[in-house]
Amino acid sequence: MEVSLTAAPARLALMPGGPATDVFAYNGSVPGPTLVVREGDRVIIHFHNGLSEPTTIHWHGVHLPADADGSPLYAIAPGASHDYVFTIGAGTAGTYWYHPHPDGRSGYQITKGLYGAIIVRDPHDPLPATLTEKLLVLSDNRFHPDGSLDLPDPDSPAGRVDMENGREGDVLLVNGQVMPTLTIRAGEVQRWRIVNASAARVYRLTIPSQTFLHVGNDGGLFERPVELSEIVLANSERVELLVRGSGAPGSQATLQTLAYDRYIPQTRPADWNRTRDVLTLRTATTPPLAPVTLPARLRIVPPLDTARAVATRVISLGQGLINGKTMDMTRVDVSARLGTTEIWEIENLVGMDHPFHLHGFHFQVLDRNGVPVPYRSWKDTINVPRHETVRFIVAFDDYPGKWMFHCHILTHEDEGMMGILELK
Ligand SMILES: [Cu+2]
Repeated sequence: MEVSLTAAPARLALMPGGPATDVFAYNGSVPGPTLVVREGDRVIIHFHNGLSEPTTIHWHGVHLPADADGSPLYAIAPGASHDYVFTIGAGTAGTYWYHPHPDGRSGYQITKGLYGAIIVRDPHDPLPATLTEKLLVLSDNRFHPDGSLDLPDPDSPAGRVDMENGREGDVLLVNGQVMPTLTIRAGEVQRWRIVNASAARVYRLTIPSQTFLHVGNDGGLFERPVELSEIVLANSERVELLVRGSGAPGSQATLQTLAYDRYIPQTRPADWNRTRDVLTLRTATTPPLAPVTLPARLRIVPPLDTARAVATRVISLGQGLINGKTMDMTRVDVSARLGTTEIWEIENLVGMDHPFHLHGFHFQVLDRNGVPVPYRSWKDTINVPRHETVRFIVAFDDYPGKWMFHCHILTHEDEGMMGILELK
């Protein structure tokens, strides 16, 4: 798979009926083009930085060499080009995304429009190939009446709220569109891949009076489907859901996001507990489809063995700090040996949630506050709610070098809530 991507300024209509907005875009679109690859593919991305500032592309969740990871250590200068080259690992089929990760400017550049989805396909996918697939890249933004982005001075009161909470917007975007309509046939089952590309917003998704089958998350499919009526998706997490057309032909339903309290009381938005509409799901007027048979077993997710862990790392999340420190590009915070397995214990010391992301490696969550999680899956980002502790196990099988771990609330990350793992 070979593709060219250029990040450059563009002017696009993001607000329906409103004035256009000056954005940054990959190949002229927000989100950028969806990259579809297969396990085993060698991927070559010819990237050109058409911005007037340094940038990178980070392939969020993809297991690849450290120098292809697009971390802040590998900035691409304005006007420069760079080829990202990596091979998609076996067993990593799933939904991923790409976005800039330059030092201190990730939030700004993603907010300006630089983000896109990656779909990794499994040549032996256990779900029926006949299922209609939909990709929903969720984002939110805030605009002035003239169409420009509302990016307050960091030292202003509004800027300080954005810094504390992470920047949220009142305009919810699905694939860059406000309140789009998706169509499903009565009886049909669709496979939805959902990416939370928001800077800070956590979604609690539901379609009133119906359930989903949750079949996968960050690193691909579960062993078995799990039936849910709502699902929490922290920023930068992904899920795969099976959605059934349960309405009568011609009827409509709404995918909504329910209130989710991730805030400290001092800066909790006044309308935090409002239910927001995300998209309209319209049931086609065509006759119902016959039910499709879904597999009860999806795949094996082999457990990582806790008896093999050679270290347990405690990573403490403070407000803006990891283990009491802000990011230093010249410091190594955690040194680990290539080929070893470790347990990481992420403890959130403060009164708001922090979604924790480890670059380059998938992990398996073991427990939350000591309570084992109900089923195994591969994750690269895990929300750590206020005052909670999450433990995960990770195998550093290959790819030496320096890897970032950080809070994925973009203002927190940019302000230094990040550390460096060195594998050698
Ligand atoms: Cu944070």
